Amino acid sequence: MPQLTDLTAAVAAGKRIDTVRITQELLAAGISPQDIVERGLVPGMAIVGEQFKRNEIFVPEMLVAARAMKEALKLLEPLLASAGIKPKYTAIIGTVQGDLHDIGKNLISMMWRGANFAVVDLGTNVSPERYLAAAKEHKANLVGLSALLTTTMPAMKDTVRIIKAAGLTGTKIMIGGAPITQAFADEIGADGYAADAGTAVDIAKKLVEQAA
Ligand code: B1M
Repeated sequence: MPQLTDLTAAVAAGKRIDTVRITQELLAAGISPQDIVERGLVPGMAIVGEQFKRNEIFVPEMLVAARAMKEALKLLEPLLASAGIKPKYTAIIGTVQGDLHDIGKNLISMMWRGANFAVVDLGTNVSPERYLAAAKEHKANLVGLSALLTTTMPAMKDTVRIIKAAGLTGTKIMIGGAPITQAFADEIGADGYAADAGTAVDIAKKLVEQAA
């Protein structure tokens, strides 16, 4: 039986077919989808990020690794989402303007669905105005912003500002992404921050329950 470390290595090497096969085998062996994501797939992307930083690989290799991870996530999504019960809360999610990274955002979206939120995914490169329009349209309890680039953190700040200025009572804003910290969340007035997908569920629940 393959190990989670084999999955990490397959993602890091961008081996899409191996990544999918190992994911299937781990599932068949009874490893939970959460463990597969958090202890198998995510560390693979962390390796890729480090290699990119050291100029050992370039954008095409990162893209190939990202594609391998996405294929595996497609398999896991239905398992992570809970069946049946009507969601009590609605969340909007997207990656902020100028930023095309979507793997982390997709993961949070999946985990929130799994925690029984109705999730409206706006995709990537989402302008502050689109977030606000969607929050109003869907009467969102939660708006989630993801940013992976230091250069798109100002777009996050603009989005928080525009939503707060609209005075939507009952809508909380949560942010996250590799360069984001609790200090930044405090600075821009976001209601919550999470460093990873697991914490993102706990914080999201806490925020919407506070607002209810
Ligand atoms: Co990009 N990239 N990238 N990239 N890329 C990073 C982010 C980088 C850190 C790599 C590096 O230098 N080590 C670097 C940013 C440097 C910086 O700003 N300080 C970088 C760069 C520079 C770039 C380009 C500018 C490269 C170029 O073109 N020269 C370019 C920018 C394009 C753009 O967005 N405009 C670019 C492009 C790309 C690809 C297209 C090739 C690809 C993205 C594919 C895709 O997403 N569909 C890519 C990838 C794959 C990465 C790395 C390697 C991996 C990102 C990832 O998916 N991680 C990344 C290095 C790294 O982060 N280690 C890198 C896995 C994912 C599960 O983690 O997204 O962090 P993450 O999400 C986590 C948490 O952050 C958190 O939970 C998730 C799960 O634990 N989280 C939230 C995320 N969102 C949240 C929201 C929440 C709460 C928690 O609440 C709402």
